[in-house]
Amino acid sequence: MISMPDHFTYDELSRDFSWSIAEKELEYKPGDRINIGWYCSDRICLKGHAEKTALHYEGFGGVEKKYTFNDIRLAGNTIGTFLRGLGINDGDRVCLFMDRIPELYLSFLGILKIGAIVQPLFSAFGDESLFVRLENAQTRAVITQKKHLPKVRKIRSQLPHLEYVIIVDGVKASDLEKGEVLFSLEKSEPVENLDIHPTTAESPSVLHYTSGTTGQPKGVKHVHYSLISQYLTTKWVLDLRNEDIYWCTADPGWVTGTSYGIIGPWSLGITQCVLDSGFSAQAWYKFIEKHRVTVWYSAPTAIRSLMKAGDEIVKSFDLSSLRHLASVGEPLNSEAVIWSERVFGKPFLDTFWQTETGSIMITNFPGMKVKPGSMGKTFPGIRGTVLDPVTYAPISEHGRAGLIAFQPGWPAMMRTYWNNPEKYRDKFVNGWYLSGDRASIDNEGYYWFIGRDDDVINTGGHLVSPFEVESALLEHPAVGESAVTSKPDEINMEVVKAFITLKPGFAQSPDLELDIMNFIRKKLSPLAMPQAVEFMEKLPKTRSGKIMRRVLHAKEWGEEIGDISTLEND
Ligand code: 6R9
Repeated sequence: MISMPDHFTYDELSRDFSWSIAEKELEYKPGDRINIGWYCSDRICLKGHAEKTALHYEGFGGVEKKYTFNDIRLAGNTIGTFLRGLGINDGDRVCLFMDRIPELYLSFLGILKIGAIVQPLFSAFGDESLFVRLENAQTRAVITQKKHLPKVRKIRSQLPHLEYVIIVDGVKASDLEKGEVLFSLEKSEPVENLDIHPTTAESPSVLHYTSGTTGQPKGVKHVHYSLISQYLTTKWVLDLRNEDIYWCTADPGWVTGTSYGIIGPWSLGITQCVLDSGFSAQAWYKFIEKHRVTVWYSAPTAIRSLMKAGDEIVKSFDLSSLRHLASVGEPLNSEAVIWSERVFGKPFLDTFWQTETGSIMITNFPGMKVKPGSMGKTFPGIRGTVLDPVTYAPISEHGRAGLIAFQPGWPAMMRTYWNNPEKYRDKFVNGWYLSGDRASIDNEGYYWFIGRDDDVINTGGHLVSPFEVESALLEHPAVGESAVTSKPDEINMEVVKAFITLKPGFAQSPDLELDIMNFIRKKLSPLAMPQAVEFMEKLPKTRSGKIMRRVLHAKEWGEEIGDISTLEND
């Protein structure tokens, strides 16, 4: 609602910076109640914007729906009341397992309003991916759609904590199984008044799952106070102003889709558009033209796909509404920055952050000099550095590579990994939070991304754990051993590649390769599906029997293999 001063410099914003700037604008005082669901809807109505459009949704086949801030306030109340009626309490985990339909966005608010914890999961997840996350969070209810119900049903009997499966569309009451309930927003009486749960700064809000190199995915616990960071970074970095039409292309199954696809824009009272259909350059440009999108937050893989579609197609659309473009999730190559400036008249500005950080940490923003290929500088109030990988001492030399680390204390920082305080503690060294990424910092404080410091695969902006894929592969009847790494890809930067040995009695064939790929797609997700399977006689192992992914990775990327003195000999 209050937009950024038009003339400012990075130094001006950084000088005397305090998060209390956001607290004041949000009229929040330490110790007060703070509830993201209320801030994103009720407060905007109280400020006189009840009739402003909050959500303009477009689904498959061109279905459109529009909701004002008053509509989303009422929808949040209605869903919150329904959940309370089932006996869902504050602190309970409620999973959202839906495509990008309005119910996903509106349930997010409703769950938070009653003080329960939202657990958003990507709807393309297969039953195994879903199972490990619901089991870990001891989730009490899942809100889903008819099309995703079979996956939930398949694992239901193994999830004793899962009491309710709430279906928001198309299932006949007579087809419901035990514990399944129907909810229709359209058929429900709107609830005008709801007692918002008295959440305070440290009350848990959102639980996103993220993949690491080892072990199962970790639940990243966020709290309602994260709003302070998300509000201010949205305002300053995404530069959202009253009259903007904003489009965040991320799915709320991932953190960008919640921090900047729900909380940031709605806490500022901004109109946002959602497109729930697959990618095509034509469809995306048409969407921008039709909705007169002004601010666009997307990801490098999408930008590279648009580049591939060519410059000609851009000319057949009127994209003159675009005022500001930003990107996140993977390295944004300088070609993409330069290309976007040429075809759209403005560059995509890179932003760097993580599920764990909850909000943008390193960034370019309007008014700042852009250096194509650099991620920009730390957001005001964020103390960042790169640490020596051996001594963990901050590196003062410009241009020398180190581990990106931050001094904790910003409002949106995760509070722990769910049920895993040890893994959380492992993320800190000498008081620094280790991001797990490597970069160098130049003489003007700009960060230049180098790569991840672990084996996690970043495919098209989505993190995939090699461990999860390896474990799932072992469940295939033909697979003896498996090792998973990435291989280069023109659009997605990297994709999953599996190396496997077969069990006796199985022979390699293109059919078996396809079968293995599909097995992972169904069990985990299309993102985790290996794009290539290589059958091997044996996998490279250390003498102590550990598989050396590093050797396979180096081979795929044409890199030096490095020290292989521990490699097992024949
Ligand atoms: C928001 C989000 C985090 C990881 C992060 C890093 C990679 C994110 C990046 C980037 C290069 C950027 N990453 N932004 N790499 N340049 N601008 O993506 O969260 O899914 O947790 O991923 O993504 O490796 O550590 P998340």
